[in-house]
Amino acid sequence: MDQPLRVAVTGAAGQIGYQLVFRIAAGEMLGRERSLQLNLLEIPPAMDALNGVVMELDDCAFPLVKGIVPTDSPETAFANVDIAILVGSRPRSPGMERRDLLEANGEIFTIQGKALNDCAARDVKVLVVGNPANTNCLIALRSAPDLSPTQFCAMTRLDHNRALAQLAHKTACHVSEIKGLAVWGNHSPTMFPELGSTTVAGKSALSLVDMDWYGNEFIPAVQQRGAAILQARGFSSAASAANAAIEQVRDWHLGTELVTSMGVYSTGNYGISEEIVFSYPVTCDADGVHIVENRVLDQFSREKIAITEQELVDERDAIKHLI
Ligand code: NAX
Repeated sequence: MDQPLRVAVTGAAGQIGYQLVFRIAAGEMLGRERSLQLNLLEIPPAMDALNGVVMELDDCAFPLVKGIVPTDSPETAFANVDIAILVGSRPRSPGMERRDLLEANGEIFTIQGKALNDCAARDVKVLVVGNPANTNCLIALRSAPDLSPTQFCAMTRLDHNRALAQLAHKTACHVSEIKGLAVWGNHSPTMFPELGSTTVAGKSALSLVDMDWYGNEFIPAVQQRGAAILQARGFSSAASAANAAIEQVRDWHLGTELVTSMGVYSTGNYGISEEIVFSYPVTCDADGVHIVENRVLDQFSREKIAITEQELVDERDAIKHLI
């Protein structure tokens, strides 16, 4: 068997962490042949809860798991890791402005970016899930100057999957028949799930739905899906978020067959501002993540993309002192 891959998960005792680590340990992310070591990071007040998670992992006796390291030290958690999934972050508390949230999380992702820079494997892949995910990802990658920005991405796979499901319901098709769908921009209510290049069972998606549904139902439903789940369940999305993290890392690590969506460091593709983490249509292979080029974007799409781009530029400006 190969050397175990080292996988770090932060916020491992949280809601998403609890849905994530058992599936990783079972081989659903890296394959059922790949042994792994799990490094689990939490903050000191959550270490008891994390130890409970470790006890349950032990009790699963997963054949692929060669070691588990629970810790509250980022340097220990990220030592030689091949993959880091950064879930842990500060939630918005009552009265907290978005700017305060950016600031509080900025500190966390600065520290973790530095620790990754100093301790992780030189080809580490880092997925940022904790919100505001795109800007946290920007802070982390800027705090890791010895790593390439291409080694970092923000999670927009949940938004992508939500869009697939909405479109499949509307067109009475199966999600597996949908190709080319992409989510652009920020993981926030400004994100733009775009159907211009999407096909459903080989037919143009926009020939199967009307613009009223697209603009006034589909896009808001995807943008507000997190809030709808919070309202229905009383808790934010956790199992679907963990599933999306597993799929995004699996595609990045093993390669994609279809176009998917990932928040990546912008170097200006499609005229988007540079130096923000922006969700694009992408494919992945052994050489990394590739932004799909030459998509035709109509006026409607360009306007939607400009809104979410501006939000990311504003977020970047709010944390400029950290990057
Ligand atoms: P929870 O509050 O249940 O868990 C977060 C965990 O992170 C807690 O156990 C906490 O102790 C830990 N933590 C806090 N600061 C830490 C630090 N500095 N180092 C290590 N651990 C730390 O939140 P959960 O529901 O699991 O959500 C986690 C994050 O994912 C939130 O920021 C949430 O907004 C974000 N989400 C992102 C999504 C995306 O698509 N990108 C979707 C789902 C989710 O909303």
